[in-house]
Amino acid sequence: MRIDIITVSPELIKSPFEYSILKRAQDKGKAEIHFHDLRDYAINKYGKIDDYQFGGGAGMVLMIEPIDKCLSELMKQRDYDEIIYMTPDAKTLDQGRANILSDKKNLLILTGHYKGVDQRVRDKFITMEISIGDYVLSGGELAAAVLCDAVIRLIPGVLGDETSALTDSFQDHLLAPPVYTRPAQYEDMKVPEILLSGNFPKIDEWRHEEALKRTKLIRPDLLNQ
Ligand code: 6GU
Repeated sequence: MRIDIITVSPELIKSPFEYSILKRAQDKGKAEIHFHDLRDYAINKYGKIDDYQFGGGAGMVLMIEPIDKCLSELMKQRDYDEIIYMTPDAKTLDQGRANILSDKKNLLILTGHYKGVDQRVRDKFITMEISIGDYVLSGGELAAAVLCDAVIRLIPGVLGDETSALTDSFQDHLLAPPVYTRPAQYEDMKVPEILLSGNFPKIDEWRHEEALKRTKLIRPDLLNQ
């Protein structure tokens, strides 16, 4: 998978891709990430990419012209499966959407800043809009990193068997069950007996029950999906 990310702050978004699973995915050739600085497509030599909004109101809006220049150049080079705009005024990301995106070859992600982008950018170019939750971030960069992490770890061959994405919380609309490691007893706290029993069918059953219990308590909304 190739992901192109257009941003006004490339340095802000780069580091999550340099560690752990996201780094390994790139080292294995499963994911290729390219960052594009919107300022390289500014409308003047002072690096202008945003302006005040028509009708008044606080906050700067990213202009259509630099984005058009940048997007058009990239779209000439390859067909994108989706052109995604990260914005809080969109449907929220969930595991189902991450699964679908993990199957794509070329994704383009535009991250907004300030008050967002001129609506005409969304009308002309964007095929999918994604929020990562009901709260507002200062820019879309961190949200784009979250999206990329959720998607890239699902690409076949990125995770080893021991960390299979299939057993993740949410993959089956349930929260994950509790986990324990050594020691079997710490102070007066013991690991549940069943986990030490070696009876794997029973352990699976216990984990499923615990997952259900947790989900009913913390996220009952997930059970109705
Ligand atoms: Cl995608 N962008 C911003 N700026 N804030 C957000 C978001 C995105 N998702 C949730 N909050």
